[in-house]
Amino acid sequence: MSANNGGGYETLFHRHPTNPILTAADWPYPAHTVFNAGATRLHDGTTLLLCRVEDRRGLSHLCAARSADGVGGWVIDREPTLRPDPEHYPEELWGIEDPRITFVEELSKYAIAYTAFSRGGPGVALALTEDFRRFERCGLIMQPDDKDAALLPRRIEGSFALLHRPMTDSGAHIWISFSPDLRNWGGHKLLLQARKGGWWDANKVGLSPPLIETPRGWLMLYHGVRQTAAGCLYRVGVALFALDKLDRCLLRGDSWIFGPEAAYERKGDVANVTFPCGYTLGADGDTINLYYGAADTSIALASGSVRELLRWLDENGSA
Ligand code: BMA
Repeated sequence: MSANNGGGYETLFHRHPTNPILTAADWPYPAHTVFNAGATRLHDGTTLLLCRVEDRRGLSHLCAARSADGVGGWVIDREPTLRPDPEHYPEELWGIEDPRITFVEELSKYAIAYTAFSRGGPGVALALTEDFRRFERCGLIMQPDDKDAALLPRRIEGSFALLHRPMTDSGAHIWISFSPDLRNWGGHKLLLQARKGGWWDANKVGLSPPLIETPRGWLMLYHGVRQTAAGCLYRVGVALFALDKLDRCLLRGDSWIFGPEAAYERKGDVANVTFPCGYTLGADGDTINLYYGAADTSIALASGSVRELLRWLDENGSA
């Protein structure tokens, strides 16, 4: 353990004053909760959030919301944008959840990795789209129990690469797998392990939004789950991986950098949850607009800086 007890209790992410920026009350059709949204900036500069919407059956689908400034004036699809399709994809029987969006230059398409939930448990499914109106499903690419997945924006040593979080007897850790065609996956490697014991990220970690590419490496925001007598606490930590060798962790922070504090994060369907699934980068190439689910009930926004996260890791992280 580092001498400074994890040190650096700085505010690295700043909550937007109008949080939560989207709730079920904004929805054009009946919705129970909206949370855990994937995010991307479209070519015309519009911010698109692909929101997880839960209905009163308890089942989730995905719905797109578009905004010119990524904060307000959201134009929400009048109907679900991507519904579960259990007739053709039985793995979606109990809904589709927690999308992560990556623009894949080579395909000129957005890849959406999401959780498909059914009798076998939660697994990872992949769909491609050019416009968030028509979708091409690749089906289930990682069998249950597995979730928290995102594709990398380009091939690594000739292969597509997917981060995901299989559940194992030894805990829930983040893995990377490779594919020549987005359908067949292998070359699995362990990337980031949940710690043991009393740590905030003991036993269970998972990727938060897709990786952020920086000149110094791939920056990973991940969630750690702390089990307590009153339920789980979902907080966010940060780590850095080598650009050319993704399974080499360069730095990992000891303390979490973002967690439930505001009332809308503390209270809701699932209390004490901050769960980011997407980010966009500002025009300066440095500002991270982080979109996160708050208490499995609403969508909130916090902004940070790539440079600041790297500096904080230099001061507080270890290999
Ligand atoms: C995780 C996921 C998320 C959810 C979180 C807190 O396991 O299922 O969708 O936000 O739990 O309930």
